[in-house]
Amino acid sequence: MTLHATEPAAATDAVLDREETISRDELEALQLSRLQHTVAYAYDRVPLYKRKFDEAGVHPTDLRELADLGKFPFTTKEDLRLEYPFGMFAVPQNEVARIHASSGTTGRATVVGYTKKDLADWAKLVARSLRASGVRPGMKVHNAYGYGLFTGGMGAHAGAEALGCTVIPISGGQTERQITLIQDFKPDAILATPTYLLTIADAMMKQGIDPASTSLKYAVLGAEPWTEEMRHELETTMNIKACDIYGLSEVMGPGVAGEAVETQDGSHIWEDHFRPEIIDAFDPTKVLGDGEHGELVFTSLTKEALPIIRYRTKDLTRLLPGTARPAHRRMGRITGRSDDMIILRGVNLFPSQIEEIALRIPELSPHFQLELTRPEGQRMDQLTVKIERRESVTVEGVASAAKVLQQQIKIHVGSSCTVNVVEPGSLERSNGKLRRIYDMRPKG
Ligand code: DLL
Repeated sequence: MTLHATEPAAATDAVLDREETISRDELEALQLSRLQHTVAYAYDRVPLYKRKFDEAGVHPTDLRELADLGKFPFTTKEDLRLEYPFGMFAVPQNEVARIHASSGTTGRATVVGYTKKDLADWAKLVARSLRASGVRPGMKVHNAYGYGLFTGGMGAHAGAEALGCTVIPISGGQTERQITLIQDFKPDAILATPTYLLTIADAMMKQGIDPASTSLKYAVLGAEPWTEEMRHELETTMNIKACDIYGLSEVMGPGVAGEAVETQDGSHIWEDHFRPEIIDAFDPTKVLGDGEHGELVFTSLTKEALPIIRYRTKDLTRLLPGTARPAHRRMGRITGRSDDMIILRGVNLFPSQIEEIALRIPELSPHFQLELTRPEGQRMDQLTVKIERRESVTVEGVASAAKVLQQQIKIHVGSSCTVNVVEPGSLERSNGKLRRIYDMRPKG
C-alpha cells in the first residue's frame, strides 16, 4: 500500500456550527419549539395533515413536550404518492426553488420540493456532514453521486460548495472517465455509493492502476446499506478513510445524518433539524427506547416547502448516544429496509448480512447477488448466493470457500442456501444504488 506524502488534516481543526456543540438540554428545548411550530405549520398549510390530525383527534396545541409527538399520525410513502405531484407542498409554487423526485420503481414517483431557505439549510447540513467526515474547505471533491431528480448529486454538490471545496460534478457512471479524472485532477475526497466506489476501485485494478496510489484520502459514502466489512475493504484497497452519510429524499436528501472521521462509529443525526424516533415496525403504536432495534421515523423541524411529520422510512436501525457530537444521537448501521427483507422459509434475511459474512472469507470478493427461486413443482423457496471469487484464488480454494460461506450463512442467519462462486467480473457492476436481490419466484 502506498502512503500519502501529506497526512490527512486532523479532524479537530474544523470550526463547528454552534448547534453541533450545544448541550442535549439546549438541543431538546430547540427541538420542542421547532416541533411545535412545524406541526402547526403543517396543519395550517397542508390539507393531508389537517385531515390526518383531525381523524386521529389530535391538534397542534396537544404538543406540549417532545414525547407528545407520539400522539400524531405517521406519514408514509403512500401518502406522498397519493398527493402526487404537489399536494404535500406547504408553500405556493412560486416559492418552490427546486423539485426532486424518487425514481418510482413501484408506482408513481414521490415528489419533494424546497424553498430557497430549505436549499440553504440542506447545503449547510451536507457541509456539516462532509466536514465531520474529514473534508475541509479548499479540498477537491469528486462527486460521483448521480445528478438529476435523485437528491444525491445536487445535494452533495451544494454541500461541498457551501463548505468551500472545489467540486468536480462528474455524476455516476462512465467509470473509465471517472478514473482518468481522478488521476488528472487529483481530488482529495470522493462522494459515491459504496458499491460504486467498489466498481471504480475494481476498474482501476483492471487497468493496472493501484487504487491505493491515487490522491484520494476521504470517501463519504451512502444512499444504500453497507457494512463495517465493506468499509474495511474500501479503506484498505484505496488507502482512504471512508465515512457514512445518510438521508432520504422525503426528509431532505443526503445529510440528514453524517459520520465523524475521528470515531467512525455511525452517523450523527443532525437533531437541530430532524427529530428521530424508533418504532416497532410490526406494531407502530410502540415507540421504542434508545438502543432498541426498529424502524426509523423522522419529523422535520425547519422545512418550509415540505414539512414532514413522523415519516416512516422503513429503514431498520437503532438510536445510540452521541459521541463526537455529544448532543446529536447516532444511528446504528442500517441492517436493511423492511421492504428489502427476504423471508426465506420463515427466516428473515438481509443482503447486508450476507455481505458481512462473505467479506470475512478471504477467497471471496464483495461482488455478489442473491437469487430467489421456487423450482418447478416445489413449494419451498430457494436462495442462491452468486459471488465472484477473488482474482488470486485457485479453483480448490474456491470450493472450500463456497462451503464455508454456506455454513456460515446457516449458522449466523439460519437459512440453507446454494452458493455459486462465479468468475471475477461476471456479475453486474454498480453505477449507483446496487440491486442485490433478484426475485425470480412466480408471482401470486
Ligand atoms: O439515497 C439520499 C442520499 C444520497 C443519501 C446520497 C446519502 C448519499 P433516496 O433515494 O430517497 O435518498 O433513498 C433513501 O436510501 O431510506 C435508505 O434505505 C437508503 N440509504 C440512504 N443512505 C444510506 C446509508 C438517498 N448511509 C434510502 N446507509 C433510505 C444505508 C442508506 N442506507
